[in-house]
Amino acid sequence: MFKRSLNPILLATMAAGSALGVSACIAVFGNEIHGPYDEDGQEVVAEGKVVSKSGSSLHGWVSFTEEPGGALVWLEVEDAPPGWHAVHVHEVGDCSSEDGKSAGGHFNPMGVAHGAPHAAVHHAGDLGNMFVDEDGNGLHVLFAPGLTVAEGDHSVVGRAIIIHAGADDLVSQPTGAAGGRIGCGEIE
Ligand SMILES: [Cu+2]
Ligand SMILES: [Zn+2]
Repeated sequence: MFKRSLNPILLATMAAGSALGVSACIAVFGNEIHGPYDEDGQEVVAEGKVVSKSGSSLHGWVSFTEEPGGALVWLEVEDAPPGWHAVHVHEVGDCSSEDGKSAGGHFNPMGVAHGAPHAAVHHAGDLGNMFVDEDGNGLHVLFAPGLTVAEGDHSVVGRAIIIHAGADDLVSQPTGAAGGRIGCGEIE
């Protein structure tokens, strides 16, 4: 976890927003999304480098940005098998094993059932499915209401992002029947 400083243009934009009584400012510049900021004009972010597992060639990068009531997830991968792939936050920030199983099970601080990321009941780490195009590129961006970057029971820091060989059916217990683990990233 770290705090990312903003550039002067963003700070000026935020100052204008404050003058108008806007407490939070969300702006998109290139592929960076900036969420709410603390009083020093900094945002709270966790990141992880995604590495290949189980013989895949997938690699990528993930970030989690603290937002009111959850975290914004931004995951990008390259050289991945085309199609749909389950994405979860797993409990242990350890990608050392070749099959990715060192990352443990789904991150589930509430002790509830597996499900779709916006279903009434789901693991905090359930992030649904990412689509990878014919060139092997995938982009998965969503708001995860059960996750935080800030310290606490729901924090992603010290956990792992896992990309699976298959799609999450969003129903099967306890993992969504998504097959092996082809990518893993330790979240810091
Ligand atoms: Cu998983
Ligand atoms: Zn799950």
